[in-house]
Amino acid sequence: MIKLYGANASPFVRKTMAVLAIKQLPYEHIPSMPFSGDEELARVSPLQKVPALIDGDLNIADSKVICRYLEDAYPEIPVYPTDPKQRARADWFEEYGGTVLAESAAGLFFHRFMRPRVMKQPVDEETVDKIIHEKLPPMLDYLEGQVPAEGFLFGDLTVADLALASPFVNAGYAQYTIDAAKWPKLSGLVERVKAHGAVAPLLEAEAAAFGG
Ligand SMILES: N[C@@H](CCC(=O)N[C@@H](CS)C(=O)NCC(=O)O)C(=O)O
Repeated sequence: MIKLYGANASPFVRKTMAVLAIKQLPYEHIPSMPFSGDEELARVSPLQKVPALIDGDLNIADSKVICRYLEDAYPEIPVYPTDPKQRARADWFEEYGGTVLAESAAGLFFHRFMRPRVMKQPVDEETVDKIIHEKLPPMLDYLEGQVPAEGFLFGDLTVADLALASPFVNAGYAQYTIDAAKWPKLSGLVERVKAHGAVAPLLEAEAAAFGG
């Protein structure tokens, strides 16, 4: 059986879990926390980042690598568009979601959630304010011009939608929601991804883990 290593509060692990769910692939989730000195994680993930995956004799890390492998190895239910131009756009949104968006969301999550709750330190309001008022708005403006008012980016839910929405789940744990009056399309897309049958159960499990 496929083994997936990772903490499910990670936007990258969540994206990968959603892909496994869409593809209806059974897997064993092995909870692994980066930064914890987890020896098993170090063995399966040379950069000690999550997620990592084992499928038989294959051991890979990085959500983009994993999602592409799953698409190639288990193509019956696709999670990327097949048209080359759409596929290229999907790859781009996966890159964008997994870099600048994820960094901002991780920043909010770290400063507003991890610091007070786990590290018992005060919230760094200045950094939080900068992310919310300086870093995020140009990204949201850009994405508002890219995403559809209804449905998903390429018809059925794909990795592109997951990659754009997943960081905002983390931002949500830091009491940040996209202002629907300013960015109605993106806000709507994020809510539709969260309500999707492959994603909603993951979020319920996360909420339970966070005591929510
Ligand atoms: N490009 C990687 C990013 C993975 C990543 O940064 N994961 C974070 C958790 S959200 C992590 O493991 N960080 C530990 C570290 O940076 O050492 C992917 O798509 O999987």
